[in-house]
Amino acid sequence: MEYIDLRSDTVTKPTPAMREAMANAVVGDDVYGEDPTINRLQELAAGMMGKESGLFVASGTMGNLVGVLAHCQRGDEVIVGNKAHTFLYEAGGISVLGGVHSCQLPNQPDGSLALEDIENAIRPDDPHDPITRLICLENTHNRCGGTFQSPEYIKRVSKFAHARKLFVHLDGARIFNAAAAQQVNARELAATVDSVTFCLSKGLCAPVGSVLCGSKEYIRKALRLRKMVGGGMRQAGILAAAGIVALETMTGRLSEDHARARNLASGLREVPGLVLGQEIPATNMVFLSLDPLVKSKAEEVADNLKEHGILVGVTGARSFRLVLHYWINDIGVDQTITAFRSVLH
Ligand code: TLP
Repeated sequence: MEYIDLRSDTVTKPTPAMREAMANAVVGDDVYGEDPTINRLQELAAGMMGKESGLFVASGTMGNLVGVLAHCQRGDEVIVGNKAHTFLYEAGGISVLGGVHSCQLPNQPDGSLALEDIENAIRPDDPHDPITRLICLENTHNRCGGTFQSPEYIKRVSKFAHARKLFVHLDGARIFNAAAAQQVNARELAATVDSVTFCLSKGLCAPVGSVLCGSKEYIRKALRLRKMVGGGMRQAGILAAAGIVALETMTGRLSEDHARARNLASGLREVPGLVLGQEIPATNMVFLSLDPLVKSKAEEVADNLKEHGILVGVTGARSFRLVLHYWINDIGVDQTITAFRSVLH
């Protein structure tokens, strides 16, 4: 059965143009720095983020891990949101592998961190305390509903951090969604941060990979760390080729996914038994929960939806996440609404 797969935009398969570029990619040994396709992708990515250098990594998780460790020594502290992907869903890598301590601040409903909370979290120069080194932001913010941060907010946090000799790392896994939603260039969102990682393998449809971008000196450090965690990938130009197609052809269409997310939300709003997380989805994610009158649990509803050919993400006992992407068209949106209706009738 061909499913309408709304569990995530990570499920996206490469487009025919990507498969063709992969088949024809000129490759070399990237650990020697000799893969021309990876070098091209890294230059292209760095340019799009307004940074000096880029580093192709296996995943968003690897990008954040290497990205944080390139800023921090063991025992340093990172200020991070309590709903941040880096904190919640990366197996605690920065602490386990990097010895980096985390200070979790409450994410505001829009995914931001309040400047006042950041200020209060910065450690004094006291032997009792770890050294505050880095602030991590996320844009778009996954667990906060695919919400986005503005260039002004990111600039404000960066200015605040730099005045206190702190670094800022941006988990921009979906930075192009954040840019599309605000009709700004992704470069404006990354301009003032010290490092940014973004994913090629989510809404942009490439099969594998992310790019970490920052200064030349920073990326040199990150290169050693990438090797340390086993991320030196040899002839990975075959993957980078798809990443180049992603950057050249897929960033401009993300607002289509956002429009479908809005249509899906407005259809689901009319389905008895469902409560929307947000009136209007900010980007490509729709968060939903079951009305208290519905007896079934989310897992059961998801199993029933699967019988109708629809896959959704279960985010809690009574809640779901549905993510729009390249492979979901208007018919898929309508079928999803119809399936929810018949499962919850
Ligand atoms: N997010 C995945 C899951 O891990 C939750 C998803 O389905 O949304 N940063 C952000 C903001 C992310 O949403 C993700 C993936 C990552 C980093 C990690 O990327 P990968 O999966 O490539 O390691």
